Amino acid sequence: MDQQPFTIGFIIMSLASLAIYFTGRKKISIKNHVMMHSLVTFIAATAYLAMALGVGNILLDNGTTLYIARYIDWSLTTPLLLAGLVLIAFHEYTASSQVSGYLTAIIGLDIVMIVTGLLSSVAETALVKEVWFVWSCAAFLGVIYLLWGPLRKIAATRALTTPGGYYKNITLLTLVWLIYPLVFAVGPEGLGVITDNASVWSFLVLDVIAKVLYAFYAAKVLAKSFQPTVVESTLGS
Ligand code: RET
Repeated sequence: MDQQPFTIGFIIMSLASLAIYFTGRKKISIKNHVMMHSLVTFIAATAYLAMALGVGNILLDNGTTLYIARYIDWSLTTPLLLAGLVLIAFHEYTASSQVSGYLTAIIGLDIVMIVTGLLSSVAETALVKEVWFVWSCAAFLGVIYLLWGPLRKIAATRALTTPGGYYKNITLLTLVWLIYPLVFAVGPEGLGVITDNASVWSFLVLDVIAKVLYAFYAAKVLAKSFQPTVVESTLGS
């Protein structure tokens, strides 16, 4: 396997982690999001470093390579990104049991999506691959439903954010996330229409959009849509 995309991924994600943190706004209501997006890219940098060093790259019996670091990355970073959206939807809302209910549901579905995706990629027969792929897509639909259904309604009721802020973020996130299963389906894990190299480059481009560009986009949207909290207005921050 060509190491180049992994090394490039490592460099982009490391620099992005620093850039997101140091250019991020330090207002109280936005600071948590800045730290979260910086952590997401830091985790991704770690995963790309592991793949570049060949750690967890396992050659399967069917001749395809399983990149364990990719699934560990996704199972840590996608819950963080989703938690960020749930917190935007509930901005400054005090009924914490409802917030934790949505966090558990969306993160639970997301983890099932990633783990069953991993099972699909290691399955030995086409049928078992398909079964896990379909199950992973079902969990993904659950995530999309929560974002566009109940959480969008809740976001619309929050006085301190403009509902448009939440809406813009889920639109970009959904469009980019939808491409992941497509690349998986045509890649060596699925139908094998594209090569391992093409699949690695495609996931790198998607990761840069979903983690780096999304971080800057979300920061811009949030800066516009969040009204200052009472504390911030008083402190003048
Ligand atoms: C898999 C397996 C096949 C079915 C589905 C999948 C979805 C993956 C997604 C991954 C998103 C990753 C992101 C990482 C960036 O931080 C696992 C490919 C539905 C949606 C956004």
